[in-house]
Amino acid sequence: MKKIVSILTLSLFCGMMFAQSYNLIPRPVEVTPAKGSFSLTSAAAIVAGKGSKQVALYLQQKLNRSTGMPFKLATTSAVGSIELIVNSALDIPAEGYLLSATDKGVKIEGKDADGLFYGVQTLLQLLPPQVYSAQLQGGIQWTIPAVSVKDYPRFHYRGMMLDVVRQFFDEQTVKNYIDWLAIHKINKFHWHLTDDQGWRIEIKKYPKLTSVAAWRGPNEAIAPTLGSGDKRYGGFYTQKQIKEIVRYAAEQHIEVIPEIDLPGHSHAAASAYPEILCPTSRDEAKRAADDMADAWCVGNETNFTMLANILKEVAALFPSKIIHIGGDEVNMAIWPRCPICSAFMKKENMQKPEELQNYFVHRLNKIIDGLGKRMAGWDEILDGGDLEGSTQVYAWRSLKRAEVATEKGVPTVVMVGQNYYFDMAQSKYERGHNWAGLVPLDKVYALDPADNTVFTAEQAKKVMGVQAAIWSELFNEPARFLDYQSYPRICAMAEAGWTQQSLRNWNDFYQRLTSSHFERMYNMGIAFRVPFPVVT
Ligand code: TNX
Repeated sequence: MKKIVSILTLSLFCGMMFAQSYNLIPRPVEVTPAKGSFSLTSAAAIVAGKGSKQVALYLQQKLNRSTGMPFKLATTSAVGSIELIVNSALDIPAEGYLLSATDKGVKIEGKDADGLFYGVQTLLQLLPPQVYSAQLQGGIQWTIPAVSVKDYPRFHYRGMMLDVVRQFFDEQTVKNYIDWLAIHKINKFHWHLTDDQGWRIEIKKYPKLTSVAAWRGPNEAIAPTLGSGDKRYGGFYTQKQIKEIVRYAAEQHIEVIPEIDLPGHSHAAASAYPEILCPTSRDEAKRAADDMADAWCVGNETNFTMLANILKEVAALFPSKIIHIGGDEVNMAIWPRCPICSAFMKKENMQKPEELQNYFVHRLNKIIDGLGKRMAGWDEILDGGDLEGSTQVYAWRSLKRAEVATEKGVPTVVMVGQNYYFDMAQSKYERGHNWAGLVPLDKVYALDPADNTVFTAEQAKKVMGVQAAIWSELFNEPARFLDYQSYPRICAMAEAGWTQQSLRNWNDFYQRLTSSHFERMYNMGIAFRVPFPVVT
């Protein structure tokens, strides 16, 4: 009998837990159900208070597409409306919001405009999943359960990185991708714009970076890789397109962080401007390779003039305070063989090429500081000595690298391959990289990015948040694969970034995902993967 009671209590408790969450992803801090519901009718207005006009327009447009109802914007509150307010006096952390839905209407108060936007995202998830469709949906009761929600994020950095080099994704695909991130309360889009296989950002001063280095394939300087077959392949974003994408992302409260990968991964740049390489490796640059062989000649002072010019144009295009300069997987062995680099090393009394890499990182840091921005890089930039205080590091090789970075007091984004590299295969039957092992959904979910058994309290303060990555070398069907590799893994990573650790639970997450969120993603048009149990 006792056993039955406890099972009943447990299932009641679980039932409440799931019911109370309304299948929201990421799970909010507090969700309190109330009696009744509110039905949207065409009489409903969106009341835009101070500082909330832009969010109101976003909501109006989103609701209008699927419901077909006009939802006029109003300035005074009335029964039956959706009221949006920015209220900096709210006693909740930055990016937080309070949402209350009753049978009389909905009110969302954001601590700031970001918080208000996240409150709107929660409101959309409280509506039937068809609200996410871009087409008019007939026969739906647009009802919101009466509820109050109090919510704010665990971390202020919640990002996604997309490699648009190995595969090029056009402007519209990038915009769709940004839409889907916003739904998950992700606020950073790290744009990997250059690599060995292509240069994808227009730089006016160096036109060959795009006329030559953006293309690969027969008769081009860069060898074809997977996905390009034996055809000419490539593409780039004009400065106008970049500004448009940045504007579009900002409307969805997403900051775009550009990455120009330096001094390695520069085969494409060198195909257009071989003079950036060490004289001893210029011949090698002609060979068909995408194997991380080429790095800028660091002993050559004119290279810094070119880099300063490039970074100046980059800085002007992106309002973000951060410029990511890569710094990963540099083939440093070429420097001691180069007469310019070895003479420079001798003059500076440098013993190891790592010191030259460190010198390069510091030079770039100065250039970027001078542009009024802060530098970020992959975790290799930790290896050469101390970094400038403002530098931010992306720990990708292992959680150990995040430990090392935070130990040094460096602000760190946890982006470890073993959990957050979505180019890794999701099961042994599927396509993908494997250097970091299989990365199935539950493994993404399992990581606590500031785990207190790994980080001390001091170190944990340096964990800025989380980010996952899509590297696209192995995408044989780019459009389908992008969705398939991203979702639902992004949902799990987004929850690690937003939800308080004490509220995170795999079974609960899985239940929310399969009960409603798949249907939301289906309506968004995402060709997501349905996870299946795997016998290993
Ligand atoms: C390592 S992550 C790389 C990328 C590859 C990726 C494949 C990083 C900074 N460098 O160039 O695409 O692995 O998983």
